[in-house]
Amino acid sequence: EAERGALKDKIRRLLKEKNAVMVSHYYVHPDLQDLAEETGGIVSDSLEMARFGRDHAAQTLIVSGVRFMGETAKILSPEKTVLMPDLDATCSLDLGCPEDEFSAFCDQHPDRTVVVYANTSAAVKARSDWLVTSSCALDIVSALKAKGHKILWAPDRHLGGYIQQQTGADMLFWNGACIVHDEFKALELEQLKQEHPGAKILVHPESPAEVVALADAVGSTSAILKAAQELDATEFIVATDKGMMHKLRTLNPGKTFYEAPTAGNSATCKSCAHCPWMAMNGLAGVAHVLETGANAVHVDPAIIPRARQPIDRMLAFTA
Ligand code: CIZ
Ligand code: SF4
Repeated sequence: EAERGALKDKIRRLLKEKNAVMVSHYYVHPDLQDLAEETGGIVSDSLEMARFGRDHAAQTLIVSGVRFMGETAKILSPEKTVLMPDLDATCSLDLGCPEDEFSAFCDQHPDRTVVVYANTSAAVKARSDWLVTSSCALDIVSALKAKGHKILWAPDRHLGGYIQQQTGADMLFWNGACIVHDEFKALELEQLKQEHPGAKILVHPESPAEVVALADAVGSTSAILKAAQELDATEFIVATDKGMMHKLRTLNPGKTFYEAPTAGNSATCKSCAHCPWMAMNGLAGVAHVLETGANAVHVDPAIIPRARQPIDRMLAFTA
């Protein structure tokens, strides 16, 4: 505890000294979320993290999250230094969508508009027409459908299936999944709901369709936060990374939040849904990179202009 306090003090001091600002994802440790907010940064989803980093005057950005978030920040602010507590923090969606295979898939379907989820490498973004996050995917795909576009979607098949079902768009899918959300189980969720019949179910659309089908509200992290504040209930069951519980609980002190059950844990802990890569972020790592300048995110300058196009389109669409 004393050590945590000392590390936090050190980070506060170094952020000032180095003219740096910290952005944290909702899924990282509560310490990193609180510290980001307290020092003038934000806690948010990948879309708002990227926008905030681009618009902030600080020359150094500390990104607590996973690799694609640091890369997106770098693409939008190539002149800034982007540091991450652990550069090995990746994402199963990014890992499951290598650029060479993805390019070949796109080449086979030249008639389709390529829409990729934010959780992808810079090289995959550079091969795409549009970037989306779960907070704007429905609106962007609806707009493309209205203009007659057929879509090639990558990489999350659950999110893609949900968007297709909601919009009726013609979509061809890459076969990727989030290892965290893919583990939520419908049967166990129904059992938990029986124990808490008044609870509303909030689900991130990276979850399997059977789980999404049980939801009272489906949406991105920001949509889940909004639903928890607006829905008329005092109990909620939440199917997304348990890092989200921190914001949900602090913003809604009178309400109770249960973690939705996942595969291996329903009989025992009922609370294991946490991204192993998000968990690689910690106070010690933040202090270390601030002090040493280690773990700077590098994106090949040759692909930055092309990778930036789909991101800029998304940011303009959601402005
Ligand atoms: O599941 C993720 O990694 C999310 C929610 C990313 C994002 O867009 O914030
Ligand atoms: Fe990727 Fe899932 Fe982790 Fe998000 S929670 S970073 S989608 S593996």
